[in-house]
Amino acid sequence: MAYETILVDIADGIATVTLNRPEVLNALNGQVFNELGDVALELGADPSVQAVIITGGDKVFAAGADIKQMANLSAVDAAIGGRPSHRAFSLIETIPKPVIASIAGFALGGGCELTLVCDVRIAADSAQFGLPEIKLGILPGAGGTQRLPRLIGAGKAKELIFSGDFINADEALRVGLVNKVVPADQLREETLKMAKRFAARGAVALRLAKSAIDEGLRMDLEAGIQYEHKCFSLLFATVDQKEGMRAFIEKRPPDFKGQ
Ligand code: CO8
Repeated sequence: MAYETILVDIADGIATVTLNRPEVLNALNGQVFNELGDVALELGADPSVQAVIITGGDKVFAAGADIKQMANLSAVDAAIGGRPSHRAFSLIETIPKPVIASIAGFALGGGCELTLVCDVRIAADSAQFGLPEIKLGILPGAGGTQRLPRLIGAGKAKELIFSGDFINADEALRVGLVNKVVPADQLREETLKMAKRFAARGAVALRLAKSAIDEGLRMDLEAGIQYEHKCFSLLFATVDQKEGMRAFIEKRPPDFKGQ
């Protein structure tokens, strides 16, 4: 599929989606959300893709939803206009493969919320995170009030959302917003390294592990444990489970087939 606001590159089983509206600091407008949703569907269904990286530019990941596009919306427009962002974020979150956000520079508002629908976040030491919507008279409306507290706890999330203040990469690491901070010039390499480490695992086990975690978080503990058990048991029907355990016993690396 041809895209205008994002670049898509697939190499060695790793797909990299790069936000590409540098003139407005990668502000996310309706077209970006539509294209992100479409690419999520495409990459999720592409058997050659084993892991996905979502990234931006060297100085800005994304400065949030497009304020110029939102400024004169009516409440009805906002309700209807919000659908592409919800569609995109829900489709990214449910890509049945590991999705890594690779962040340099600003990840603000909807840009920060985009990182929250990824499985793992790696930040360059130049990264800055914030949900400044409150300074615009609105609130984070692309999942930020829901996903951020689930990730870092309600207290810290409220501080960030109520103040609109930015935090740097080290603080983001300290509060658990990102998994790892690396020097800016090593961001691409470190992200690829992590993507390849994930991609080397069995695709069905990865898919069900992601599902068990994400679906389980929506359930009470007992229901989650039962769901985990179904996923776990199902994996004993796969070629990869036989291969993984045989390889361990034979003291060799496994050769997973994704089946
Ligand atoms: N939307 C539109 N244009 C933007 C945005 C944005 N979010 N951010 C920057 N730009 C534009 C600027 O207007 C400017 O354009 P121009 O050259 O035509 O004046 C250009 O990008 C460069 O920006 P700056 O001159 O401001 O660059 P600085 O380096 O001085 O500052 C900042 C960088 C700090 C990132 C600053 O641009 C900034 O604060 N941007 C806005 C950040 C923000 O408030 N983000 C939250 C937006 S609201 C949101 O994300 C809601 C999500 C929920 C959506 C739900 C679906 C509808």
